[in-house]
Amino acid sequence: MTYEGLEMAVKARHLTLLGGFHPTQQDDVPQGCRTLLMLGPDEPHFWPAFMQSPEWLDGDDDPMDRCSTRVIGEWAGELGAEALYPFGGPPFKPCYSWALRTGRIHSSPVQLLVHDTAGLFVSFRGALAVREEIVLPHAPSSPCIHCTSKPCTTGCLSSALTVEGYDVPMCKDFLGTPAGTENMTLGCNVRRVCPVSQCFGRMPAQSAYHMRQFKGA
Ligand code: B12
Ligand code: SF4
Ligand code: SF4
Repeated sequence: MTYEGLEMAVKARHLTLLGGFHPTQQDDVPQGCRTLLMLGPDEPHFWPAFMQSPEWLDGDDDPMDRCSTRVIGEWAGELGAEALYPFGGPPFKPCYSWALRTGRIHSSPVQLLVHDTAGLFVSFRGALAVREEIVLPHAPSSPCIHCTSKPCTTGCLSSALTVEGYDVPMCKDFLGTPAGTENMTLGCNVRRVCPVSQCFGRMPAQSAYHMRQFKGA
Protein backbone atom coordinates (compact mmCIF):
# COMPACT_ATOMS: atom_id res chain seq x y z
CA MET A 1 0.00 0.00 0.00
CA THR A 2 1.59 3.33 -1.10
CA TYR A 3 0.36 6.90 -0.78
CA GLU A 4 0.47 7.27 -4.57
CA GLY A 5 -1.50 4.05 -5.09
CA LEU A 6 -4.12 5.10 -2.56
CA GLU A 7 -4.36 8.54 -4.17
CA MET A 8 -5.14 6.92 -7.54
CA ALA A 9 -7.73 4.63 -5.98
CA VAL A 10 -9.46 7.41 -4.06
CA LYS A 11 -9.60 9.69 -7.12
CA ALA A 12 -11.59 6.99 -8.89
CA ARG A 13 -14.11 7.58 -6.08
CA HIS A 14 -14.11 11.36 -6.71
CA LEU A 15 -12.20 12.01 -3.49
CA THR A 16 -8.63 13.08 -2.80
CA LEU A 17 -6.04 12.55 -0.07
CA LEU A 18 -5.60 15.88 1.73
CA GLY A 19 -2.74 14.67 3.91
CA GLY A 20 -1.89 12.15 6.58
CA PHE A 21 0.15 11.52 9.69
CA HIS A 22 1.65 8.78 11.81
CA PRO A 23 -0.20 8.89 15.15
CA THR A 24 1.53 8.95 18.52
CA GLN A 25 -0.01 8.10 21.90
CA GLN A 26 -1.28 11.70 22.18
CA ASP A 27 -3.51 11.35 19.11
CA ASP A 28 -7.14 10.31 19.50
CA VAL A 29 -7.20 7.60 16.80
CA PRO A 30 -8.42 3.97 16.71
CA GLN A 31 -6.13 1.39 18.33
CA GLY A 32 -3.61 -0.10 15.92
CA CYS A 33 -3.77 2.84 13.52
CA ARG A 34 -0.27 3.55 12.20
CA THR A 35 -1.29 6.01 9.45
CA LEU A 36 -4.30 8.29 9.42
CA LEU A 37 -5.29 9.70 6.03
CA MET A 38 -7.73 12.60 5.57
CA LEU A 39 -10.12 12.42 2.60
CA GLY A 40 -11.90 15.33 0.91
CA PRO A 41 -13.78 16.06 -2.31
CA ASP A 42 -11.78 15.87 -5.54
CA GLU A 43 -12.81 19.12 -7.20
CA PRO A 44 -14.35 19.77 -9.67
CA HIS A 45 -15.39 16.12 -10.21
CA PHE A 46 -16.96 15.53 -6.81
CA TRP A 47 -20.21 17.46 -7.20
CA PRO A 48 -21.32 16.07 -10.62
CA ALA A 49 -20.58 12.54 -9.36
CA PHE A 50 -22.55 13.17 -6.17
CA MET A 51 -25.50 14.39 -8.28
CA GLN A 52 -25.62 10.90 -9.86
CA SER A 53 -25.37 9.03 -6.54
CA PRO A 54 -28.30 6.93 -5.27
CA GLU A 55 -28.24 8.93 -2.02
CA TRP A 56 -28.88 12.23 -3.84
CA LEU A 57 -31.49 10.70 -6.13
CA ASP A 58 -33.52 9.04 -3.35
CA GLY A 59 -34.42 12.46 -1.90
CA ASP A 60 -33.89 11.40 1.75
CA ASP A 61 -32.09 13.51 4.38
CA ASP A 62 -28.30 13.97 4.58
CA PRO A 63 -27.50 12.54 1.13
CA MET A 64 -23.84 13.61 1.16
CA ASP A 65 -23.06 12.06 4.52
CA ARG A 66 -24.84 8.85 3.50
CA CYS A 67 -22.97 8.80 0.18
CA SER A 68 -19.60 9.33 1.91
CA THR A 69 -20.39 6.56 4.39
CA ARG A 70 -21.08 4.12 1.55
CA VAL A 71 -18.15 5.09 -0.68
CA ILE A 72 -15.48 5.41 2.02
CA GLY A 73 -16.86 2.51 4.05
CA GLU A 74 -16.71 0.12 1.06
CA TRP A 75 -13.19 1.26 0.19
CA ALA A 76 -11.99 0.87 3.78
CA GLY A 77 -13.44 -2.65 3.80
CA GLU A 78 -11.45 -3.56 0.67
CA LEU A 79 -8.26 -2.20 2.25
CA GLY A 80 -8.79 -3.73 5.68
CA ALA A 81 -8.75 -0.20 7.11
CA GLU A 82 -11.21 1.62 9.37
CA ALA A 83 -13.38 4.44 8.01
CA LEU A 84 -13.94 7.48 10.22
CA TYR A 85 -16.31 10.37 9.52
CA PRO A 86 -16.52 14.07 10.49
CA PHE A 87 -20.29 13.79 10.97
CA GLY A 88 -22.48 11.55 13.10
CA GLY A 89 -21.77 13.29 16.44
CA PRO A 90 -21.78 14.58 19.02
CA PRO A 91 -19.30 13.44 20.09
CA PHE A 92 -17.39 14.35 16.95
CA LYS A 93 -14.09 12.92 15.79
CA PRO A 94 -11.37 15.60 16.22
CA CYS A 95 -10.96 16.33 12.51
CA TYR A 96 -9.62 19.83 13.12
CA SER A 97 -6.82 18.47 15.31
CA TRP A 98 -6.11 15.59 12.90
CA ALA A 99 -5.94 18.09 10.03
CA LEU A 100 -3.28 20.11 11.87
CA ARG A 101 -1.31 16.91 12.52
CA THR A 102 -0.91 16.35 8.75
CA GLY A 103 1.36 19.40 8.63
CA ARG A 104 -0.29 20.20 5.32
CA ILE A 105 -3.47 21.75 6.69
CA HIS A 106 -3.02 24.81 8.87
CA SER A 107 -4.97 27.17 11.06
CA SER A 108 -5.66 30.40 9.15
CA PRO A 109 -5.73 33.87 10.73
CA VAL A 110 -9.52 33.44 11.16
CA GLN A 111 -9.11 29.91 12.62
CA LEU A 112 -10.76 28.09 9.72
CA LEU A 113 -8.45 25.46 8.30
CA VAL A 114 -6.45 26.25 5.16
CA HIS A 115 -4.79 23.75 2.77
CA ASP A 116 -2.09 24.27 0.15
CA THR A 117 -4.42 23.49 -2.80
CA ALA A 118 -7.97 23.68 -1.36
CA GLY A 119 -7.35 26.92 0.55
CA LEU A 120 -10.13 27.83 2.99
CA PHE A 121 -12.44 25.50 1.05
CA VAL A 122 -10.72 22.51 2.59
CA SER A 123 -13.28 20.08 4.02
CA PHE A 124 -13.40 16.41 4.85
CA ARG A 125 -15.68 13.59 3.80
CA GLY A 126 -13.89 11.07 5.98
CA ALA A 127 -10.61 9.62 7.18
CA LEU A 128 -8.96 6.26 6.85
CA ALA A 129 -7.21 4.60 9.79
CA VAL A 130 -4.64 2.24 8.28
CA ARG A 131 -2.68 -0.44 10.16
CA GLU A 132 0.44 -0.01 7.99
CA GLU A 133 2.96 2.80 8.23
CA ILE A 134 2.64 4.47 4.83
CA VAL A 135 5.42 6.77 3.61
CA LEU A 136 3.90 10.24 3.36
CA PRO A 137 4.90 12.95 0.87
CA HIS A 138 6.47 16.22 1.97
CA ALA A 139 3.88 18.53 3.57
CA PRO A 140 3.90 22.05 2.06
CA SER A 141 3.97 24.93 4.55
CA SER A 142 1.03 27.23 5.17
CA PRO A 143 0.06 29.43 2.20
CA CYS A 144 -0.65 32.21 4.74
CA ILE A 145 3.10 32.78 5.18
CA HIS A 146 3.36 34.40 1.74
CA CYS A 147 -0.13 35.93 1.65
CA THR A 148 0.65 39.54 2.46
CA SER A 149 -2.83 41.09 2.15
CA LYS A 150 -4.63 38.32 4.11
CA PRO A 151 -8.07 39.04 2.62
CA CYS A 152 -9.72 36.40 4.85
CA THR A 153 -9.28 38.75 7.84
CA THR A 154 -11.61 41.37 6.33
CA GLY A 155 -13.72 39.13 4.03
CA CYS A 156 -16.73 38.56 6.28
CA LEU A 157 -19.79 40.38 4.93
CA SER A 158 -21.27 40.70 8.44
CA SER A 159 -18.16 40.90 10.68
CA ALA A 160 -19.23 37.60 12.33
CA LEU A 161 -15.93 35.88 11.44
CA THR A 162 -12.73 37.82 12.09
CA VAL A 163 -9.38 37.28 13.78
CA GLU A 164 -11.24 38.02 17.03
CA GLY A 165 -13.37 34.88 16.67
CA TYR A 166 -16.54 33.50 15.12
CA ASP A 167 -20.00 34.67 16.21
CA VAL A 168 -22.11 31.80 14.86
CA PRO A 169 -25.58 33.28 15.67
CA MET A 170 -24.56 36.56 13.98
CA CYS A 171 -23.46 34.65 10.87
CA LYS A 172 -26.70 32.63 10.70
CA ASP A 173 -28.84 35.75 11.25
CA PHE A 174 -27.03 37.50 8.42
CA LEU A 175 -27.53 34.51 6.11
CA GLY A 176 -31.29 34.90 6.58
CA THR A 177 -31.27 38.50 5.30
CA PRO A 178 -31.32 39.63 1.64
CA ALA A 179 -27.67 40.71 2.00
CA GLY A 180 -26.81 37.12 2.95
CA THR A 181 -28.06 35.66 -0.34
CA GLU A 182 -24.63 35.93 -1.94
CA ASN A 183 -23.10 33.79 0.80
CA MET A 184 -25.98 31.31 0.63
CA THR A 185 -25.56 30.79 -3.12
CA LEU A 186 -21.78 31.13 -3.61
CA GLY A 187 -20.47 30.14 -0.17
CA CYS A 188 -18.94 32.02 2.76
CA ASN A 189 -17.11 35.09 1.49
CA VAL A 190 -14.25 34.61 3.95
CA ARG A 191 -13.56 31.23 2.37
CA ARG A 192 -14.01 32.56 -1.17
CA VAL A 193 -11.64 35.54 -0.96
CA CYS A 194 -8.64 33.35 -0.11
CA PRO A 195 -6.43 33.33 -3.24
CA VAL A 196 -5.79 29.59 -2.82
CA SER A 197 -9.55 28.86 -2.62
CA GLN A 198 -10.03 30.73 -5.87
CA CYS A 199 -7.80 28.28 -7.78
CA PHE A 200 -9.48 25.22 -6.27
CA GLY A 201 -12.46 24.68 -8.58
CA ARG A 202 -15.13 24.25 -5.88
CA MET A 203 -18.53 24.48 -7.60
CA PRO A 204 -20.91 27.18 -6.30
CA ALA A 205 -23.76 24.63 -6.25
CA GLN A 206 -21.75 22.53 -3.79
CA SER A 207 -21.07 25.54 -1.57
CA ALA A 208 -24.77 26.42 -1.68
CA TYR A 209 -25.65 22.88 -0.53
CA HIS A 210 -23.32 23.17 2.48
CA MET A 211 -24.58 26.65 3.33
CA ARG A 212 -28.17 25.34 3.41
CA GLN A 213 -27.10 22.47 5.68
CA PHE A 214 -25.22 24.90 7.90
CA LYS A 215 -27.96 27.52 8.16
CA GLY A 216 -30.75 24.98 8.69
CA ALA A 217 -34.40 25.71 8.16
C1 B12 B 1 -19.27 21.53 15.42
C2 B12 B 1 -18.75 22.00 14.09
C3 B12 B 1 -19.05 23.29 13.69
C4 B12 B 1 -19.74 24.26 14.60
C5 B12 B 1 -18.74 24.83 15.62
C6 B12 B 1 -17.30 24.97 15.11
C7 B12 B 1 -16.28 24.93 16.27
N1 B12 B 1 -16.17 26.00 17.00
O1 B12 B 1 -15.61 23.91 16.46
C8 B12 B 1 -20.31 25.31 13.59
C9 B12 B 1 -21.78 24.98 13.35
C10 B12 B 1 -20.19 26.73 13.99
C11 B12 B 1 -19.50 25.00 12.34
C12 B12 B 1 -19.53 25.80 11.24
C13 B12 B 1 -18.89 25.51 10.06
N2 B12 B 1 -18.07 24.47 9.84
CO1 B12 B 1 -17.74 23.12 11.12
N3 B12 B 1 -17.51 21.55 12.11
C14 B12 B 1 -17.96 21.16 13.26
C15 B12 B 1 -17.57 19.70 13.48
C16 B12 B 1 -18.75 18.84 13.04
C17 B12 B 1 -17.15 19.26 14.88
C18 B12 B 1 -16.02 20.09 15.57
C19 B12 B 1 -15.76 19.49 16.92
O2 B12 B 1 -16.37 19.88 17.88
N4 B12 B 1 -14.87 18.49 16.97
C20 B12 B 1 -14.54 17.79 18.18
C21 B12 B 1 -13.36 18.46 18.92
C22 B12 B 1 -13.09 17.78 20.25
O3 B12 B 1 -12.17 18.22 18.17
P1 B12 B 1 -11.49 19.24 17.15
O4 B12 B 1 -12.17 19.14 15.85
O5 B12 B 1 -10.03 18.97 17.14
O6 B12 B 1 -11.78 20.69 17.80
C23 B12 B 1 -11.21 21.85 17.23
C24 B12 B 1 -12.15 22.67 16.40
O7 B12 B 1 -13.41 22.79 17.03
C25 B12 B 1 -11.38 23.97 16.34
N5 B12 B 1 -12.17 25.21 16.25
C26 B12 B 1 -12.34 26.04 17.23
N6 B12 B 1 -13.06 27.08 16.83
C27 B12 B 1 -13.38 26.91 15.55
C28 B12 B 1 -14.14 27.69 14.68
C29 B12 B 1 -14.39 27.24 13.39
C30 B12 B 1 -15.22 28.07 12.46
C31 B12 B 1 -13.85 26.00 12.97
C32 B12 B 1 -14.12 25.48 11.58
C33 B12 B 1 -13.07 25.23 13.86
C34 B12 B 1 -12.84 25.70 15.16
O8 B12 B 1 -10.60 24.03 17.57
C35 B12 B 1 -10.79 22.81 18.29
C36 B12 B 1 -9.52 22.43 18.99
O9 B12 B 1 -8.46 22.16 18.08
C37 B12 B 1 -16.35 19.58 12.52
C38 B12 B 1 -16.11 18.16 12.00
C39 B12 B 1 -15.28 17.36 12.98
N7 B12 B 1 -15.69 16.16 13.24
O10 B12 B 1 -14.28 17.86 13.47
C40 B12 B 1 -16.73 20.57 11.42
C41 B12 B 1 -15.65 21.31 10.65
C42 B12 B 1 -14.63 21.87 11.62
N8 B12 B 1 -16.40 22.41 10.06
C43 B12 B 1 -16.12 22.62 8.83
C44 B12 B 1 -16.86 23.49 7.99
C45 B12 B 1 -16.66 23.31 6.50
C46 B12 B 1 -17.73 24.41 8.52
C47 B12 B 1 -18.49 25.50 7.73
C48 B12 B 1 -17.55 26.29 6.83
C49 B12 B 1 -19.66 24.85 7.01
C50 B12 B 1 -20.03 25.38 5.65
N9 B12 B 1 -20.81 26.38 5.59
O11 B12 B 1 -19.58 24.85 4.65
C51 B12 B 1 -19.09 26.37 8.86
C52 B12 B 1 -18.39 27.72 9.05
C53 B12 B 1 -19.37 28.79 8.75
C54 B12 B 1 -19.14 29.53 7.52
N10 B12 B 1 -18.81 30.77 7.67
O12 B12 B 1 -19.30 29.01 6.43
C55 B12 B 1 -14.94 21.77 8.37
C56 B12 B 1 -13.60 22.52 8.42
C57 B12 B 1 -13.52 23.62 7.39
C58 B12 B 1 -12.33 24.50 7.56
N11 B12 B 1 -11.79 24.95 6.43
O13 B12 B 1 -11.89 24.81 8.63
C59 B12 B 1 -15.06 20.59 9.38
C60 B12 B 1 -13.75 19.87 9.67
C61 B12 B 1 -16.13 19.62 8.77
C62 B12 B 1 -15.77 18.91 7.50
N12 B12 B 1 -16.59 17.93 7.12
O14 B12 B 1 -14.82 19.17 6.81
N13 B12 B 1 -18.84 23.83 12.45
S1 SF4 C 1 -6.48 34.57 2.51
FE1 SF4 C 1 -4.26 34.39 2.78
S2 SF4 C 1 -3.96 34.48 5.02
FE2 SF4 C 1 -6.12 34.00 4.64
S3 SF4 C 1 -6.24 31.76 4.67
FE3 SF4 C 1 -5.96 32.36 2.52
S4 SF4 C 1 -3.73 32.28 2.23
FE4 SF4 C 1 -4.08 32.32 4.43
S1 SF4 D 1 -21.11 33.09 5.75
FE1 SF4 D 1 -21.10 35.30 5.44
S2 SF4 D 1 -21.62 36.12 7.47
FE2 SF4 D 1 -21.03 34.00 7.79
S3 SF4 D 1 -18.84 34.08 8.25
FE3 SF4 D 1 -18.99 33.81 6.03
S4 SF4 D 1 -18.95 35.88 5.16
FE4 SF4 D 1 -19.39 36.07 7.35
